[in-house]
Amino acid sequence: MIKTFLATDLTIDTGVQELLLKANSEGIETAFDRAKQQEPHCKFGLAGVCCRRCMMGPCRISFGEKGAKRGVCGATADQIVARNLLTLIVDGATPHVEHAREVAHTLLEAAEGIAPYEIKGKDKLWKIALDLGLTLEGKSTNEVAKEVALIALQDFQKQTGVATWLSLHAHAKSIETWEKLNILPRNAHLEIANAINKAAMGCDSDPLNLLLGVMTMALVEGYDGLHLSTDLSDVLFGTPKLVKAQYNMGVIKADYVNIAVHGHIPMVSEKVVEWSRKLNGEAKALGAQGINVIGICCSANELLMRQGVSVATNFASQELAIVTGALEAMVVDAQCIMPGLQKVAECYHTELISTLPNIKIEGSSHVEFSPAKADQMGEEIVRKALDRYSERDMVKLQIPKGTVEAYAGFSVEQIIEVLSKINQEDPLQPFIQALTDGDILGVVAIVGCTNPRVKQDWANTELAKELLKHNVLIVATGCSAHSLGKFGLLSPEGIEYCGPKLANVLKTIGEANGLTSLPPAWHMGSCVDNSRIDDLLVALANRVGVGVRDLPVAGSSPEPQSPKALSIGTFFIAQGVDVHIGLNAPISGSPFVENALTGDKGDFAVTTDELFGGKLIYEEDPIKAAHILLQRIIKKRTALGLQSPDLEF
Ligand code: BF8
Ligand code: SF4
Repeated sequence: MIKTFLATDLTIDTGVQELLLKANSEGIETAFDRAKQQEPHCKFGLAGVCCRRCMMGPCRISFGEKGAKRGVCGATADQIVARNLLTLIVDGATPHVEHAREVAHTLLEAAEGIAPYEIKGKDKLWKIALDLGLTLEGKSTNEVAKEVALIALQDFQKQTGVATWLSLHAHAKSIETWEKLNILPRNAHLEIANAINKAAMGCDSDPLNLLLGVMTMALVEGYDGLHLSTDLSDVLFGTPKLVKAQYNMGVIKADYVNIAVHGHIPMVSEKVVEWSRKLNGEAKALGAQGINVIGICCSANELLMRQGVSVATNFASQELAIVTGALEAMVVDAQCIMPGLQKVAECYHTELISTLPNIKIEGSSHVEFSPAKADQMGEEIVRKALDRYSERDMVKLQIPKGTVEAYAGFSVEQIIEVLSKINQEDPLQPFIQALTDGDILGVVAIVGCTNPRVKQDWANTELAKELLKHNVLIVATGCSAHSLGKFGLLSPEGIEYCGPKLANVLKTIGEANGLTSLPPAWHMGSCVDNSRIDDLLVALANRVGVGVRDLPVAGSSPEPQSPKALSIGTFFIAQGVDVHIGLNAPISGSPFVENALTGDKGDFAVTTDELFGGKLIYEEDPIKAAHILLQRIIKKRTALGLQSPDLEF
């Protein structure tokens, strides 16, 4: 453990700072310590030029005049970087694809009466069924749900045609582009296997063909990962509506049995909430006020969006939630679960509980989830937490004070409903008018993670504030949304950061909905819910009669840690949306790959800007990044014939 550090250099979250000092004084190591131990990072790894694809290697390509320019097999830096990028995007997309398959499987078993889930999102189910061309007449909810689930599962099996969920959601102009490039995916599992096959030793060694494979995988991510997960989760658990909740470590309550849910899979976290409510009386019998479920990472987002469950913290500080000494249990499922959690939990009375059959954590308890046994899982987990309450060490209890109010629940359906209070017949019209007039200069999605390599929450919030100042509306998902929540940007008071034009728009819509204002950043959900942002863009493009690539919008992940941030980003680039990242993707070792992804139209032989209309922007300074995004947005406005102000930075 690093003995001396300034907590204020590591995070701007004062609660996390307090807990870092506590951890330090108790001799507990966290990701913030371990990130320092990894410095300096391997320059070959950072540039993407290290290859471990066969046992003739590992090989690495030198940067200078001297040293190896090819691996033993003859692979060049361009080939190695492109192959590594392809498998990195597979690493990002596959957890979402598996997430989607698990939701589809649960929906099927719920419809068959095997899994104990009530189908709450009937409206969404009818809509999807109609979009799929199913007839509803004379069919029960469960019959329709079964048909939808079986069609969804075909997106993991069919050998010909195009993935159905792509056809359901993609804009016609985007499909045209992808068809020409021959990158449309058939089924998610086939394309994942195909990508691994392409990248294997002695297979695809054409950097351009490998990059096209990257774009196919990006479409798998977008449609059979993000969209499928969101759609079927909405069917099972309902489409989110505006909710109010609290943020920060202060949501952990000293006089309650506290259960943290962490990970991504709503079938697990929803059952924990359900059973916490059912067994609340038993906590009181133990002398506690009740059971308090709080969220971390994207499980937090799923529960916040649909149930208004409060959020303790985001990715980088997940271990610090345990350092409060107040968690009886932390329940985890998949993705973004640090293995280091167990070591921290062992220093307290906290029980770390893994849940998915294939995802276990060394040293932790395991209560297995299966759709059919979800109730047993929920009950057993909550009972484990109740059992731990008496073991709490009051000397070690320290919960940072203070919470921040935040609104969430901005599904597209909710956004349309909110806007319909201004124009009932044509809800998108006032939004488009505001965009046309420049009252909303553009829209930027701030998405992705926090990462101990970057001062936590700092880049996410700085970028947001700089864009808001220039009247750019923010939509947010993932751990970035949590950053914005912690610092008041998901609350109506956050409009103090907006330029006057945007503030007016938000006040007008807010007042029409009984609020002082809408928040300046609209929380649209978990990382799979980037699908909601995509749906919003497609709806706007359709309403205006342009392609998604023409809209004055962009995406940004200022503090990415997960390959998921890259696969999601690539999905948006495939639609022609510019995407900023605040940390380097491992591509700088290949001029070809770097130029293709980050170059402007016409600058190089191949660029995504030319082929798709959007590109990757790498900039660590969030203020500079905001300015680049503003310039790109204005360029798109100009192409649409829209006026823009002269920017003053
Ligand atoms: O899927 S934002 S740290 S928790 S990867 Fe992970 Fe990043 Fe958080 Fe959600 Ni998304
Ligand atoms: Fe080296 Fe080629 Fe094997 Fe990679 S595939 S480790 S570059 S020999």
